[in-house]
Amino acid sequence: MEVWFTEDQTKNLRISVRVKEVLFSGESPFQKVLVMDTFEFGRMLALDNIIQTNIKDEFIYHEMITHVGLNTHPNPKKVLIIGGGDGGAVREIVKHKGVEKVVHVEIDQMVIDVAKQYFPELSIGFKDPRVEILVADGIKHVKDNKNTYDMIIVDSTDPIGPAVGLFGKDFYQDVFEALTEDGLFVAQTETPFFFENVIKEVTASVSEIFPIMRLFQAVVPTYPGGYWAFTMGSKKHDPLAVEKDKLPVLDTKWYSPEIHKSAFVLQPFVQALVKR
Ligand code: AG3
Repeated sequence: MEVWFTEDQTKNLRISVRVKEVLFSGESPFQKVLVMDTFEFGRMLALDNIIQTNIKDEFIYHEMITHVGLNTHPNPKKVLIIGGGDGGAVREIVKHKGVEKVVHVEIDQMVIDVAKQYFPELSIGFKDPRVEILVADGIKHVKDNKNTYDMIIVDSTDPIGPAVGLFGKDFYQDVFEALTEDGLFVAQTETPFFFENVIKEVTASVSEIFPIMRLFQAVVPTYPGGYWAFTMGSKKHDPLAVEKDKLPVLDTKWYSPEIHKSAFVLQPFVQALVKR
């Protein structure tokens, strides 16, 4: 018998993956946590039936949510990551030798536990001595820590349920205040193809608060539309101004100095959503 997992990507569109084996299924105080081995993507994590990551395409999202920002800042020492309990982003951050401290704030202990057990290739970064894991509310953490971080990464779920607050203007204001004087942040901000309003609202809020706002994109086969947008808000450093020949050579499979530049080239329909 064939077993399939289906995510409702929009009200009228679904994606299905054929499942080899369900490895874990649990209910945390925040969400339903499901780990399965799939034929096409290998081990996959879904939260409330929404695909978060899998071992086949995870590198694209995790490299893009981290290196674009870290390479825009000339000297990021203290980095905060909110969400991303699977550890994929932390693994990428610790590739930067100059980073002295990574504070990882994840609200759901169960996500961290399943990452350690079922996704060792993502959670490997948790072992780095520079990483401190806090099981806590990221919104409260940014409010309580002013002028602290050189970079903040928001690796949230979709703007439904526990993550709604991570897409609001008040949150971006708190992020601004939690950053040092030349700090910057990057957040995952859905796909322009289906969630135009998210892109419009987020880019409008971020441009009201930060002097520099930029949207960049990457292909993510398992996410709605097959491609994804990230929003950067920066106090001083412009990601378009980096000199690509000066970027450090990192061990990456998607990100490169050329991709750093090209990811900011927006299609006219996306440009039309982005307020500047
Ligand atoms: N963060 C969630 C991306 C949103 C995916 N949305 C969807 N499939 N509808 C990914 C966490 C990876 N660290």
